[in-house]
Order: sequence, then C-alpha cells, then structure tokens
Amino acid sequence: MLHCGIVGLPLSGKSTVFNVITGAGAEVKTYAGGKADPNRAVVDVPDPRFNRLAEVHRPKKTTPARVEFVDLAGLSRGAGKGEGPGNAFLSFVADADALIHVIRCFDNAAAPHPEGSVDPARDWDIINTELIFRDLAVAENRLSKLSGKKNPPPGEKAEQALLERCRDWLLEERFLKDLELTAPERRSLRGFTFLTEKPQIIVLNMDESTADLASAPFGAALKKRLDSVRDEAMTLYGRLEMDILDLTDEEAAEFTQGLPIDRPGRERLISSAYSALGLISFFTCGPDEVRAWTLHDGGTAVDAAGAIHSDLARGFIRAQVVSCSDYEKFGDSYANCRDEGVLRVEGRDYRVRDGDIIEIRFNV
Ligand SMILES: Nc1nc2c(ncn2[C@@H]2O[C@H](COP(=O)(O)OP(=O)(O)OP(=O)(O)O)[C@@H](O)[C@H]2O)c(=O)[nH]1
Ligand SMILES: [Mg+2]
Repeated sequence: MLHCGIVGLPLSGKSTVFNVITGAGAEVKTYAGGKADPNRAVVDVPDPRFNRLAEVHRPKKTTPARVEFVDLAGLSRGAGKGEGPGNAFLSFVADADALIHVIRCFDNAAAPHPEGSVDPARDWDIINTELIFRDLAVAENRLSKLSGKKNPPPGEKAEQALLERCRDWLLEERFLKDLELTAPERRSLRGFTFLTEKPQIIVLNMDESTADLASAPFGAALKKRLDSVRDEAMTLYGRLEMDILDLTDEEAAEFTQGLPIDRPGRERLISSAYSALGLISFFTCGPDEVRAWTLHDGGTAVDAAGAIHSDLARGFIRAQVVSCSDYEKFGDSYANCRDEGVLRVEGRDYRVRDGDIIEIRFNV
C-alpha cells in the first residue's frame, strides 16, 4: 500500500487537508502544537474503471487500491537539527513513499501564521531546509561511525565515499533526489530513508477569496519558485473543501462556483501522488474478487504477478491481458475480446499498461 506523509509548517492547514482527503474528521485548531500522535487514515483510490469492473462482475468481494495518509504536527524551524518536538515527527515520515507538502497561502487572523506573515515561497524554503538538515544529520551520523575504522572492508569504503557525496550535495542545500546516482547507489541508500529523496506533492492551501494565485500578493514569488522545481503541485481550498464534504454535489457546486476545482480534492491529490511516484493500476477480475493493484510504471507482467503473490511470480507461465477500454468496447466479454484480437497472451517481460486487466497463469 502506498504511504504518504503530510508535512508543513504549524497552522498551514495540514489536518484540514488530511480531512479533505480522508473525510476522517481530524482535529483542526487555531493554535499550533500540542498533539503528538499522528492522524492516520487509509483511503480507497477513486477509480471509475474499477467501479465499472465491479459492477460488471458483481464479485463476492471488491478490493480497490488503497493509500495511507499520515498527518503530523507542524514542523518548525530547527526540527531537522533535532530541536523542538518536530524531530520526533520527522521519523514518522521516514517510511513514507511520498511527502505531501502543505503550504499556507491563506490569511486567517484567527490562526496567526507562526512566521508572522503569509509568504508561501519562504515557508516552502523553511520546510525544505528542515528536510535537508535532517538528512544531513543522518548522513553525518553514519559517516562518523564509518570514519572511526582503521581498515574498513571495501563495501564500507564505497559507502563512505557515497555518503560523502550525499553530504556535500546536501550542504549545497540541494535535494538528494536531484543528485545523479546509479541504480545500485540508490539502492544502497534505501536503508537511510532520506527525506529529500522522496517525491513531494506540493499542496498550495488557498483561501476561497483568492480565486487564482497570480492575483495574490505573493503570486509572483510563488510562481517563480514553482517554475524552478519538477514537483507535482496543486491548489486546494482546504477549509472550503472540508466544509463541503457533507453537502450534496449540487450544494457543493454552488460553493465552489468560480474556483478552479473540477474534481474533489481527494481525487486530485491521489492522482498527483500516482503520477509523482510514477505508478499505474492494473486489475484482476473474477467471480470471487475484483481488485485494483498498484505497480510502478515500467513494471512487467512478472512484476504484476509478484505484486499479487510471490508464488505467481515464481511459477509464472504467461499472462492474459486486455485493456479496460477494449473490454468495455467489446461488451465486457473475454470471448468477444479474443475474437477481436485485443485479448493477448503475453510473456514475463510484457510491460504492463495503466488499466490492463490481467490474468496470470502459473505453476508451482
Ligand atoms: N481561511 C482559511 N483558513 C484555513 C484554511 N485551511 C486551514 N485553515 C485554518 O487554519 C487553522 C489551522 O488548520 P489546521 O488544519 O489545524 O492546521 P495544521 O497545519 O494541521 O496545524 P498544526 O497541526 O497545529 O501544525 C484552522 O483554524 C483552520 O480552520 C483555508 O484554506 N483558509
Ligand atoms: Mg494538525
């Protein structure tokens, strides 16, 4: 299951965004700090293709793809260096696949900004600096252990050289995800769970009075900042989108009139997370279960088999594949799909496409 950690300054609207995504009703308050326990919720990935397949097959059980979200208390300055309560919270996001970075773009006198003014570009840098400091501390900690040895084994020598490169890169205030590394080097860093290696989804938490960023006083600075990164970014009207969760679609439409909200915040965020992580979905369908699975883009038929069960990967013979859209086009019938030549038999190296319906033949 995909795991996303929400980070951001205190009172940036993290719990509000968490509620928009999960509908979990986490506590939202006007003062920073206090609560140490993170909020956690598991959300079904909304996917009309999956819903349709479930309707067609009417299986005993349906299992959509799921994403877990963790909402933490605000990160403040110094957290990455181990100061303040923020450092303990950083460890909660260490095992996240992606970070949802909430940036405050709203003014709210009732919940005063901890830095005294609304300045999203500055806030963005504060959080990024904390992430860099935390990774630096992790790298330096390991380096100090390695450098103490007189005759280190070759593996540790290589590790030391690699970590020194990471440290120097971080000292230049850059993210490890932008450091050019070979695949084996990346793999050897995995155990450190560096935060600046994780994809970030930038959530600009807006006020309904600001219909678009460009017209906001901080718009130009923020735009420049956004243009300089490759991260997925999206706007969300946190408080408004939380308040309309219980309304009917018609009522909600009235409140969001004139705002650039085409789909619910949860859907937009989950699809951003999928594309930031380079993930795709495939489906398995039968009378017992219709299920959505998550795979990295570029994954093969045997990877798909392994996602389902290691036995299926081990004993893989072949995969029967048809795309969701062809399946629908030809009357939801495998026989028709076979006649039309769109139901294919693929080998282990077949590259799975988003929306494939797959059946694995295996023998163990
Ligand atoms: N005007 C306005 N207020 C918002 C918006 N989003 C959140 N708020 C308010 O900002 C305050 C803080 O929101 P939270 O979601 O609790 O913020 P947080 O980042 O979780 O705060 P901590 O957990 O204390 O770090 C609350 O009073 C919210 O109602 C928004 O889009 N517009
Ligand atoms: Mg909160």
